[in-house]
This record gives sequence, C-alpha cells and structure tokens, in this order.
Amino acid sequence: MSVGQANAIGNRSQDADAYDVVIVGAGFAGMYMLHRLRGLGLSARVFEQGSGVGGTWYWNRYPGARCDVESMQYSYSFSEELQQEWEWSERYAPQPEILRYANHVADRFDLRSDIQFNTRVERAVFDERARDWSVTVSDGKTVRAQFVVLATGCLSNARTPDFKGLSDFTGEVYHTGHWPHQPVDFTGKRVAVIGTGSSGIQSIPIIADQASQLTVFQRTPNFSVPARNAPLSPEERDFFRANYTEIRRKAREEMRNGIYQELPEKGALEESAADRNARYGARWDKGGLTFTATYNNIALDKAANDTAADFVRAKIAEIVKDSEVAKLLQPNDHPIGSKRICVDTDYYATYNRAHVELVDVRANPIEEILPHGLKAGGKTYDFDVLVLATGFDAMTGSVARIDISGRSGQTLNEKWEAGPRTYLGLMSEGFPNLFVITGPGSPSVLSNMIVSIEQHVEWITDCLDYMRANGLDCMEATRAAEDNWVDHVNDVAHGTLYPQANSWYMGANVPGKPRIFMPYIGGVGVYRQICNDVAAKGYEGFTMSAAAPTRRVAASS
Ligand code: N01
Repeated sequence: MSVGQANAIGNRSQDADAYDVVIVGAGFAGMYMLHRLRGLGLSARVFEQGSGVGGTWYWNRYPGARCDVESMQYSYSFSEELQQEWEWSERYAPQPEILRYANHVADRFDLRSDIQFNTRVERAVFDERARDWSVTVSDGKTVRAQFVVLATGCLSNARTPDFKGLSDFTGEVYHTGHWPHQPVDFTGKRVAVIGTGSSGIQSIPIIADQASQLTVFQRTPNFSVPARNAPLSPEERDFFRANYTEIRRKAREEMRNGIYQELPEKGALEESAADRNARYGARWDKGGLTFTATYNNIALDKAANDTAADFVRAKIAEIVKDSEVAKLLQPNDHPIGSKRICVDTDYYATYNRAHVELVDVRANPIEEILPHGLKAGGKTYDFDVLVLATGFDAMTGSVARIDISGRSGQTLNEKWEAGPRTYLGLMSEGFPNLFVITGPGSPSVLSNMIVSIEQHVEWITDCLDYMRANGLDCMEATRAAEDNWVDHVNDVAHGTLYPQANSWYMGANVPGKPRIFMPYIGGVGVYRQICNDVAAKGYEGFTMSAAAPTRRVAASS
C-alpha cells in the first residue's frame, strides 16, 4: 500500500482512536454533519461540552427564550419525512420545544452513539507529516482525525463583563446564555437584569410577571418589534407542508437571509409619509423580523432607514406612559437593523408596571456589584437575584477557546489576532483539513441559521466525497483566495449601514476584540452560488493534494 493509499479518506476507522472526522459540537450543525458523514461511510466522532444535543438551545434556557425565525422555517429541510411529521405548536417555537426537536432528530437518525457528551475539545494540533489532526479532549484523551469540523456555534460562548465585586454578591446570579436546567422561580423576589439585547428583552416581561421588584440596567436601547406569537393553526402548518419544496428553494436561493417572505419592491422614500406609515403599521401589526424588509433600501440608505427608526421610536412613545422612560428606551445611536432587531412580547409595556424600573447605565455607569445589590452613578440598588443578559463573545469566541495549532505551529488565535480571516468562512489558510460551519466570512448570523448550516454541511460533504473519489487527502485555502475573500466581505459590508453600529457583528461588545464586520452580508443565495461555482471549478482557491507530492492537483488562485 502506498503512503497515499494509507492516508486515503475512509481509512481511519480501522483504529479505535482515529476517525476520518472529528466534529466539535452537537448543535444543529454538528448533528447534521454527523448524519451526512455517515452517509458517506466515514467514521466521525462528535465531542459536545453539554450533556445533551441542541447547542445554543441547550444552554439558553432563560424564561421567554424562543426563536425569532418562524418555527416552520427554523427547522431542517434535509428530510422530507422529518419536516412533514414534526408538529410545531407556535409561530415562534419556545426554547423547550426546539430542544425537544433537536432530541427528536438525534433519536430519529440514531446519532447519539457517535456523540461523546460532557466533553470539551481543548486542543487540536495539525501534524504536517501525518497530514492529520491530533485532538485532545477534556477527559485527557487524544484522538487523531484526518479532518476537523468546528460546529461550535456563533452564540454559544456566554460573556460576563468584568464587574468589580461580582464574586461578593450574596444572592443568586444567572447568565441568560448559561441558564440552569431547572426553572428559576422569581416569585416575590427583587430582581435586577443587566442587558437589553434579545435575551434581556425576551426575559424581562416574564421576570416582571413573577418578581416583586424588577430593576433593568440598560446601557444601550435596542429596536424591538412585536413578535405577535400565537399557536399555529392546522391550516398554517398544512400550507407549509404542502409547499415546502418551493418555500425551501426560495429561502435558499432568492432570500438574502434565508427566510421565505414577501420581498419589498420599493424604496422607503418612494412613498408618501402617510403611505409609508400605513405600510410600517401593517408590518408592525403582523409582527416579526420582517419589519426591516418593509422597503428594499432600509439597510442601505440612511434617510430610508430613518423613516423606519422614527416609526418604531414613535411606537415606543405611544406604548410607554412615562415620557422620560420612553425617551430612554428609544434607540438613537445606530440605524435600525444594523444591530439585530429584537422580537418581543410586551417588552415596552412592561415599563408601565409600577414595580419595574429602568436605570440608564450609560449616563450612570455600574461602578461595582455589592453583596446585596449594585452601585451605579453613585446610587445603590438592592436586589436578591442578578440576571446577566450580557450576550456572547460571538462568532469567534467558541473557536478561540480551543487551542488550535496549524502549519508551522501557528495558532488560529495568533492568525486571527487582528480579526478572523477565512476563505468563504469555511477554511483559514495555514489550517489544512479544518472546516468551520457558519464561520466568520459566511452569511451565518445574518441568516436563518439552519439554512446556512445545511448549505455548509452539504458543501463539506460533497467536498470530502470529491477528495475521496480523486485520491486526495489534504485541503487548504490559498492565501490569495483568502485575502480576496476578506476584502470582498469588507467591501460588501461597507456598502451598507451595518458597520455604523457598535454591534457584536463587529466584535464591539467585547473589550479589546478587533472591530471587523464578521458575517458575509451578500445574501445566502449569492453566497451559495459562489460556493457552488468554487466547487464546480475543482475547488478553486483551495489546494488539494494526496500524500505523494507528485499528485498535487487543483492548485488555483
Ligand atoms: O446579547 P447582546 P443577547 N454594562 O449582546 C449589555 C441572538 N439571540 O444575548 O449594547 C452594562 O445583544 C449590552 O449593552 P451594550 C440574537 O442574534 C436570539 O441579548 O453593549 N450593560 C446589551 O444590552 C442576538 O442579537 C434570540 O451597551 C452591558 C446586552 O448586555 C444575540 O443572540 C434570543 C455590559 C447584551 O446584548 C445576542 O443577544 C436571544 C456592561 N458591562 C438571543 N456588557 C432569538 O432568537 C454588556 N451589556 C429571539
């Protein structure tokens, strides 16, 4: 057997501690990746830090957690049987139901036998001679894998700010992104919430229902639109089930964000103020994320954007009775949509309740956490429970926690020190045979994540199949292709209003993190076509090779 044959894809399964592929994470990406690799007959091992599947839906169990993409679309499309049989109960599925769905998928496709739970991947080192990865996990064991797929999720690394005195707090402390498995009972308690992003905005009304006193510490107000969540009627479910083939195709190919919806034909300034308000009003009444798709230029033109932002600011003033509080809740520092808008149930109205107080910690910064409360702007606030809704080290945080060492011992953290660099969001030069799912440089968090996950998993599956068929075992992005892609991702982002916000898309929520617009904003349809074209051209921009140096092929720019 030649060196090339010994190293061929599919040969690892003969050794108990060697796999064709190690997958990091058993969320929606890791589970589907495993399913597809099995379909290729490859050996794969998934390492998952949690004790169950579901990824972000396993960790984010805070009260009110639910998806902001409608459930009939926030679901896998790869199995016709699965999408026909699963019964979503509401327009926006609550976290427990999404977790049940993830568990159903794991059982239905018999995935658990290849998933090792309660195990973190600590280190991955590329061996240039053996052309594979050595992967060390938290139980101390090291396994070898020809390929590593990082299915680590974009919003899974919960971030706690470095508050002075936090460890001295004597009450209960919870982070929305790392919530206990047992429900937390706030009945009769004095509760503080720090943070008013999506997690804060979803949990605040529910906490207010139970708590005897709720103090919300807000640094930056966010735009939020009503979810108008409701039970799904049999007719609504049947419509999707009957039309899934076309709905999924449109979501993948024609929608920028991977969500099937009515597309706007006009720009906001093409209509009179009265017509515009009527149209915004109709979207507001309908509810949901599509509010910012009322017109086709809201993300592009500041004057158009202002019309949508003004509408929401007026709604806040209408709902919140105390005009000072309403003013504090009106976002003024970023264009609407340049941070992910929030989708809520009764969020603004919660501030009309007598036991709910809003504290502006932009004007009065949090100085320290005290044993029984906190001090902000020289004033002391007492409470029994502290809820940190302070977000995530998004997109790169979970990858950065793994010590990944590529060619010549360079670590991924060193390479990404000034911001993540990838080709297509799928690979980074210097790190052969290492794939990232929905990584920076791909549409990722700007899209329906399941649409983007399925596209990446299927592209990687086809790629491995191609390599195996051609006797290739090593693949790497070229520097030139990566540089061009990084420039393109930046150019497209800077043609929009997105970079004007201090958002987690820009890494702006983590002190010291480089300010780079991380996701690719060109749209899932355009992006899919680019990825397909790259594959059709023999994986243009990647080098692919076999162990024997003479078999090097498909090296292109
Ligand atoms: O986190 P965030 P999130 N002192 O980063 C504040 C997805 N998601 O968990 O803006 C005081 O948005 C921070 O203030 P500021 C969704 O994509 C989806 O809420 O930095 N405050 C901000 O208010 C979302 O965008 C769903 O000034 C501090 C908040 O904490 C993403 O996850 C549900 C602070 C963090 O907001 C993240 O949402 C939930 C400090 N030192 C999440 N540090 C749905 O599907 C931070 N903050 C509906």
